[in-house]
Amino acid sequence: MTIDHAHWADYLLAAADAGDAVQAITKQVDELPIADAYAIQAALLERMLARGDSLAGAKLGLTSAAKQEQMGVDEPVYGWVPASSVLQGENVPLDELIHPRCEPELVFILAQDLAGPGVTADDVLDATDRVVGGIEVIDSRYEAFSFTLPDVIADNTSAARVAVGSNGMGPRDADLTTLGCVFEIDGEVTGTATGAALLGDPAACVAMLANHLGRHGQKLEAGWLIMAGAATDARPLSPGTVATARYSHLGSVTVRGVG
Ligand code: OOG
Ligand code: MG
Repeated sequence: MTIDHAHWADYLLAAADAGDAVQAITKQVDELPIADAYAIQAALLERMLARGDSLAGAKLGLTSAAKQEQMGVDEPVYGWVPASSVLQGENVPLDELIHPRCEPELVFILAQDLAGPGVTADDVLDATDRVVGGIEVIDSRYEAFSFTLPDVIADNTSAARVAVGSNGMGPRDADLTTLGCVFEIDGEVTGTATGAALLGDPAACVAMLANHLGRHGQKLEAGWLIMAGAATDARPLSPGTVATARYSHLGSVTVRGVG
């Protein structure tokens, strides 16, 4: 069965625009190969760019045991960060989203391009200007926030919004594997982790992303922000919810659900 990439990209974009969850693609086709899932993701990005968005960066997802267990998917995924998804300030308007969740993110701000194959964690540190703390607001376009690996890839890995902290550090100012994060919802600690929760090393995650893109003739670009993936599980972001990620060396980042 041939997968109609344009059709499924339109389907997911319409769900996001309407703020209504839709049935997972894998419930409607016999098989959704990973290559087709990334092709749908690419078609989705193409549509966002065609209507005036631009690319602010790229992301990894499902790079920690906490996230893989929460979502029942045991492989990392790669997606795009549209400029329109980058939050200005702490407030997250919820009427634009379906069933948002929030999660802490280590964010790499690149000073140089990174083109795979062969990119190493050391190359990532060399190419990085700053590492900053962040919070990603994810929002699956699928019913019940439930999906298989190819579904979540097609849906641009649930990317929705991201808050990027203003503090940060040089990439070698502290060891990223022992860098700590405390994630709090309304003042209660819901998760704690160190950078090593991300496949052993957050910089190695970014290297994997650069190498993945290299296989598609693409690269990470200077100036982009790259999310390495959440180190704790994600929590619902409801009206009035205040989520704070406190990091060693990076300061803290807060988002608040509004609406
Ligand atoms: C998929 C997106 C995962 C992360 O940081 O692990 C992700 C999802 O959980 O909906 O962004
Ligand atoms: Mg994430």
